[in-house]
Amino acid sequence: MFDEIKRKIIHAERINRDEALELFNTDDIHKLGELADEVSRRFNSNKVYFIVNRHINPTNICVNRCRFCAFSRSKGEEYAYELSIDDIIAQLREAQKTTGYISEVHIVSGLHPEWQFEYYLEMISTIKKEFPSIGIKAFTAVEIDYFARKSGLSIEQTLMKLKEAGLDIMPGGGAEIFNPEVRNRICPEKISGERWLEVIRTAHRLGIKTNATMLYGHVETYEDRVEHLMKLRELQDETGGFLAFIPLSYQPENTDIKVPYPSGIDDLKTIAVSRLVLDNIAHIKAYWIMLGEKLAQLALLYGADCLEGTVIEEKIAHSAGARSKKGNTIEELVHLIREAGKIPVERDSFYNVKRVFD
Ligand code: V47
Repeated sequence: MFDEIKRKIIHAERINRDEALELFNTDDIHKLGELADEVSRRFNSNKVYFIVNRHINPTNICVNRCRFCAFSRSKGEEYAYELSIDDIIAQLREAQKTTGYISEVHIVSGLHPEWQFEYYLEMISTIKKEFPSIGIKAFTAVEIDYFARKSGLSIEQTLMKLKEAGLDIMPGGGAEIFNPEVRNRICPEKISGERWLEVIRTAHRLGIKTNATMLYGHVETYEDRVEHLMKLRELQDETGGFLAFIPLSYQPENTDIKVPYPSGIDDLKTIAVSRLVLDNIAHIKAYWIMLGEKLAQLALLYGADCLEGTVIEEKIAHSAGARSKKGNTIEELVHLIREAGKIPVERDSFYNVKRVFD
């Protein structure tokens, strides 16, 4: 059977649900990696991308208290925080001082019970005004749905207002696992998988590119992962709006779902199977924050072609026990990519090439 899957992949034929499941069930991790690397080269030759960016989480106060999340707090709880727009601008200025410039800000927040939609619009437009050349990747589909419900606007109106304020692309978070039973166990208060897909479909229709994620390694099965990947592949066939897919390796500390960290083999397998199933998404990101720098480097030989970026200050994964650094330098990212035998390419938010490190 594996030979038949290999034949299909080599001939650029699409693999089906059962075949994807078989790939997850294989122990032949080397063969899987070899195939995924071949497909990765087809998409991106030998290039591996990274971006000079800063992550900012405006607040950890959240009305959804997902069981896998160690970052969120309720209003008034110890360690709850709120950033003002001035704080955010100051963090970006500081980041620019460190690296000389930044190409992107990545903004993901809690669902704050009191902040109005206007606050987010002002946040985006102020960032754009102060830093016109920085790409703004902001707000997951879950946040967009929340803004729409709070403001009484439609999803379309909410997204259009954000786009007009300066939003460039959207991060892929909030997808978790689409299967309703699993979703109900890990994040009962969160919007459904179908709703997540609907918000993203609307964004793509309005010309806003997004990423997609999958949170794996908690209570889900391989079947659930395959179902999740298939739904993303279907939507991408319809819209073409996904830039990158990012498998998020579960970090279990300080959370309500107490399981071991996913193993290195599971991490590599998930990257490789994602590359092989998502034959219509150009980029697979090895998120070094959750994988750790060394495994993320190895993932570049298992189908990944992007290492996220410099990040500077990561909070969500580190609240849950991520063992990586909180940020990385350009030199370190270039070194990791070069040592994997790949060509480091610095990109902008849309994967346009800014600099090639030959
Ligand atoms: O949706 C929360 C995840 C996501 C944990 O688009 C956890 O480039 C692991 O959107 N263990 C938000 N994961 C982060 C996000 C993101 C991250 C990196 C790149 C991009 C991108 C987007 O963080 C949430 C959730 O799935 N998360 N807690 C945890 N304990």
